[in-house]
Amino acid sequence: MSTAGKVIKCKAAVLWEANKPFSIEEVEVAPPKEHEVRIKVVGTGICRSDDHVITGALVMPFPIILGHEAAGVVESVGQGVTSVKPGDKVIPLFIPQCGECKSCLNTKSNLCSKTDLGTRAGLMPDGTSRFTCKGKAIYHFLGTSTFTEYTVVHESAVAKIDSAAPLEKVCLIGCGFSTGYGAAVQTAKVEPGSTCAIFGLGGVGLSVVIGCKVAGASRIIAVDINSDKFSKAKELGATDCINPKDFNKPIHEVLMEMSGGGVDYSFEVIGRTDTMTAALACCQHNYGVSVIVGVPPAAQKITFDPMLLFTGRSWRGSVFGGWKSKDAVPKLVADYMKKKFVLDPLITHILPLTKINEGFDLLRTGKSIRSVLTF
Ligand code: PAD
Ligand code: ZN
Ligand code: ZN
Repeated sequence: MSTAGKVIKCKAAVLWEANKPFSIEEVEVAPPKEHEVRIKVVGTGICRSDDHVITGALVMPFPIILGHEAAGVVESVGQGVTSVKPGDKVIPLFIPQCGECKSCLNTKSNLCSKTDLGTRAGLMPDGTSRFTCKGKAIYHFLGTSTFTEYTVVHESAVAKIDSAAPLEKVCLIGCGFSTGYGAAVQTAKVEPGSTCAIFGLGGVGLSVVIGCKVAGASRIIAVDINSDKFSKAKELGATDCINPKDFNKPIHEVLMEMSGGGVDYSFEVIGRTDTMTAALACCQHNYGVSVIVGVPPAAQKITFDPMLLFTGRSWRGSVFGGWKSKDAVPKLVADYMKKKFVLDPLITHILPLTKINEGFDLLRTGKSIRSVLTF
């Protein structure tokens, strides 16, 4: 029996308040309105950005359904939707591509003004929610909300992908992989023969390592305070792995010496202000480029010596790897299908949605790279 046009009752992981575990609840998911798409989620990864909402580092309203790194199948579409149809395999996009705003119209940018990253209202573009639980409206997360069997997204926030793609793997292209890989190949535009330093070896940082390797970097220095991450970093292309705890001087000085005067490109993929400054300081003083990928913690500021920039270094940020999402995601999936890069080593755990709290514990204790939740 078709569910199109009807409210769907299904399982979802609801976060009722900050710093609390998720509760598995029955939620009602309203049908998609005009230009909206309802998706049956098949696989969704756990990203540190979800955890940032739980801790308050990324401020969002509660109660909320988190999750933004997913792949699924279109269940039904609202009026006026032309780019996808029921049955299509898709990836939801936490940075949409409306095609009309100043950012979308500029070839150099990808941060569509329709993203909820700036306002963090937790609502669909029309200012309402499609989720209810126990009679209460539940907030959306970055226009995606994927820790649920069904979700609703705007048409500008969903990309149709290859019908042969394995959804429980390509879900990583919805955030972590594309963010890290794009930071290297798209934002920094790493050149062959260059030296790169990557701070933080989670799912996103290891994807930066993959990007640097694909771009032809000859030296890839991986930095993490958890040495358990080093074997995977080496497997993916890191040439050196260093733990700041093993040195009695600041890590940027260690990197300056190791690289004979600074790396060409550095990436902060943790979300800490001290490592953002260290990553800037470790790159070559005149032409080095440092990219902030880690989400800046709420209400924290950086004080730094402007001489670091005066000499010529560039300091950049990168959201979703600089990709124009709706255009790039189908191509990234196609590249994965052509084996241009791997995703499998990034997936260390596969868990049912009901074990979501276990998945977050694995992330917090540094035991997982990516856990993928299935339904
Ligand atoms: P993760 O927690 O899996 O990885 C972070 C890594 O950093 C871990 O291996 C830690 O051991 C390591 N680490 C922690 N503190 C330090 C330190 N002081 N020095 C060195 N290493 C340290 O996270 P992730 O890979 O899922 O995400 C990384 C960041 O990227 C996080 O802030 C997340 O919110 C952000 C992100 N940004 C975007 C974007 O579009 N810019 C997208 C997705 C994620
Ligand atoms: Zn993410
Ligand atoms: Zn736009």
